[in-house]
Amino acid sequence: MHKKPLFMEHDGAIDDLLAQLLILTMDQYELIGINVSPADCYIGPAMESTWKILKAFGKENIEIGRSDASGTNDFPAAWRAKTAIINGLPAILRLPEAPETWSAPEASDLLARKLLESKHPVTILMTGPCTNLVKTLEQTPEIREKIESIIWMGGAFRTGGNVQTFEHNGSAEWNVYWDPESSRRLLEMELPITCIPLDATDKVPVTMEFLKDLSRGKQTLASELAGQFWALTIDTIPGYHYTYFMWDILAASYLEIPEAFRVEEIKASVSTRPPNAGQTIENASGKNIKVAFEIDKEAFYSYLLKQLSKT
Ligand code: AGV
Ligand code: CA
Repeated sequence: MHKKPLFMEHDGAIDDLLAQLLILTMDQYELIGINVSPADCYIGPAMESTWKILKAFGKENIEIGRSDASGTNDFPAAWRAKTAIINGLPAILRLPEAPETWSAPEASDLLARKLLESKHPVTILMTGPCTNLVKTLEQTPEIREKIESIIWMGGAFRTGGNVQTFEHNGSAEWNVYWDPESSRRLLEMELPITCIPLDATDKVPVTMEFLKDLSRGKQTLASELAGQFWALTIDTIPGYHYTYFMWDILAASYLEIPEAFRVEEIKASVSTRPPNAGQTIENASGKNIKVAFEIDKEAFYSYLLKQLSKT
């Protein structure tokens, strides 16, 4: 069977690393590269965890790019710092030292090179802001025809957002809000994008019940690491929209179980100004995108349990 080439653009939060773990268990896809952006992470610790997870699965020859992008609206420092805890877990500490962060290829160079080199069109899974993707497309427009589709954890269409800060009315999702202008330009490009927004991810919180099921299943490298990563998210303050959800790992699962999602084709645009900067708005004069509004929760949770107990 020909495996479909997949490139991952992530931003180093625990959830992104869980999505990375999940794609390493997939049979239908071959991961051809990962870029890390310093959005919901600090770059050094996130590059280290990203490499170590590849190493744990014997996949350390997959190249990792480092983005030096900056967003208009920074993630809270306490969220960004959290990835460093991953590097303190015994199973991660026992792995060899990761390569030096600053010797990694620059992210837009890596993405352009991997797409141009690929024989088949590439699927891009994006679980952080789109700044690097937009930069790469603007620098190297010929990569456009090498893109099979883009799956983006981003947006909040028919539900409230998760940004709670000054000069904001709460209508935006963080990955879009980090860089509203690039997000606006991405939609303008009319690429084949499927968004997995808060409308879908709000339905799949990280629950103790799920973690219990995971802990009682077959113990594998993937299930043990995932269980430990999720345990680190349990102290996320409940209420105030701060509950931890399965944002990025839900988006990753779309690659293998698209039938578990209800997707609609809509027209949308992105606001770039207060009080709703980063809001993704359904509107008749917007651009075409696909948006997942519903997820079959049972199908998703059982897919996760099956995948994570495989190897
Ligand atoms: O808005 C969801 C995005 C996802 O890509 N991130 C987390 C996921 O990686 C931002 C985010 C929202 N709430 C958070 C976030 C929280 N409580 N902690 C860390 N990041
Ligand atoms: Ca993320």
